[in-house]
Amino acid sequence: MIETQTTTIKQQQSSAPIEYDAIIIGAGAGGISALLHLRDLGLRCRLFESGGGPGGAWYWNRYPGARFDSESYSYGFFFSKELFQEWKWSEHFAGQPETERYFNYVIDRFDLRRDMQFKSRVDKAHFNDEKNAWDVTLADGTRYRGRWLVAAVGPLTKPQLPKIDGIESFAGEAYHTARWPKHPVSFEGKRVGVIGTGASGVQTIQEVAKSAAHLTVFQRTANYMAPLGNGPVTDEEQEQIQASFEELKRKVNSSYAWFLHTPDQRSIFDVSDEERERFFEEKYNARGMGIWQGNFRDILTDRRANDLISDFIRRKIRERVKDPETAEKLIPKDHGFGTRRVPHETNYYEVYNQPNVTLVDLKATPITRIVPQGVQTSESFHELDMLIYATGFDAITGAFEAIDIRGLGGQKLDDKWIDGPSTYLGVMTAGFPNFYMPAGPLSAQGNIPRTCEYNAWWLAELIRYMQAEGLTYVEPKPEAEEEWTEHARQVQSTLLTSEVDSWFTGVNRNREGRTSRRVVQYRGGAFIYREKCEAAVRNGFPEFIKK
Ligand code: NA7
Repeated sequence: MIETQTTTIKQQQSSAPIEYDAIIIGAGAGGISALLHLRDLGLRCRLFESGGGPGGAWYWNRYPGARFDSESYSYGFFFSKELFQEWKWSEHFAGQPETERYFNYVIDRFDLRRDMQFKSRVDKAHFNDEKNAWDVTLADGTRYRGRWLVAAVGPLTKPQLPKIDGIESFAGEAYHTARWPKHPVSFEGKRVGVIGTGASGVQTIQEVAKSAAHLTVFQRTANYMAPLGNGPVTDEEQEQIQASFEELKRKVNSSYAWFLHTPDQRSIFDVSDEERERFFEEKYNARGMGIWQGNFRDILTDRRANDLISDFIRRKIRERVKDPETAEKLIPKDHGFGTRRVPHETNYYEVYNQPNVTLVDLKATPITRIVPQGVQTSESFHELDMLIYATGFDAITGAFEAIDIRGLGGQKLDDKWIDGPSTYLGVMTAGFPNFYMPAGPLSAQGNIPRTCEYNAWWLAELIRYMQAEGLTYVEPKPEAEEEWTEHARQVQSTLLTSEVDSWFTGVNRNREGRTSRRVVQYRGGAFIYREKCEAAVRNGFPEFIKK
């Protein structure tokens, strides 16, 4: 068996590349959506995925407690009513194992597996000017060619380790949340350290605190968190969800960021103090992201409005954390609520009332070194058996940089984007013909699978148009790309988010040259985004160079 495989690989390395109409990279929501649509158009497709199964982020992020914080039934696919009604999510915010099962179910249900190749990492993708096609090489040297290259590589894919001296010397167990092993990991009786308090860190901390002998949380920037409100989906709710397919679809497709929640159109100053407080309480105690995504329309643009909601959350933290000193450490001082990703929690703040949990404020006492036995800060030494890095991703552009992508005349994508990504509608970039990025840089941010599904639909419309017109080449006009990129920049400058460091603004303090803010997402609202995309379809894609 092994010999046969080796022979096949050798043949593929030395002979002409295997040809397809479209090569897709990634088996997350973007890759699956693209495969479905392109196959429907009759294209011969091959999908390569470095993981051992489908799911993308939901294949890799198998850390304890990993779960959605957008409602399960708003996260799953909407392309098939039958699928929507067949799959019954057990919880309002499903955990990773269930989500991984869902992705497997989808690819089998629609017979996609036969066009997918797992454990296959794409190393290089070069546009071949002569052949008007993409030459793709996998890590094992096998070669493929496709008229289209769909890089569904995901915005949160490449794990980022912290830049800390001595990190490689740690002698205990060490894990990154986004590369969690498949084997069970026990915290029982262990001294565990978690570095990072973003969405992944918060979910991990809640779980580890249940059984670790001691948990030390290393927090650099405090984030505002709000309750998730998870719970099982009851039979009655299940029936209601199944019956509401059209309504839920309409809701996510007409909201600001593809969620079930969308901003209240009132200004925070339109209501009395009592009404505002009641509104905040309601949102805080309701399921999901309403307090963030469904709040008054000006909380993310007007500093005075933002101060009011930030103050509300600060009061909640003080109420929930018993030790006032710890509470103060957990309260963000350098940014307002919602200007960074709001992690949604289940008893997160109460974890700090447990005797087995310590919070270390790295702003006051930074880590100076990791040593074999633990973590040294400027003030104290923390002896550890296990260290968990919940330090996030080299977000948005990291997964593109991991592949050697070259367009017309051999131009490297990394070079083109050295000062930040520039794209047309977040899905294509000038100089890279027939190269498509579902949920790519500067696409409409929010509920990522919704962007993916929408972008895959739009790609199908574009290819359908090309087929009808007898075209084999499209590339956005540089001026169309400039206009979109400038629009994204202009929108971002009106938001309080633009004044804050996080992956939303392209900051990765663990990477040289990535410490200043950039524009990496489109924040003008999914409805404006959809209008622009649909206008392009109606008008025959005027923003493209076509051949
Ligand atoms: P995030 O949100 O990027 O969080 C990473 C966390 O790790 C954050 O608290 C960082 O602090 C911390 N971090 C990173 N580097 C260091 C170093 N060197 N020292 C100390 N602390 C560090 O990643 P997540 O995985 O939690 O979530 C990413 C997205 O995935 C999330 O928004 C969801 O949409 C799904 P910092 O804030 O940089 O000071």
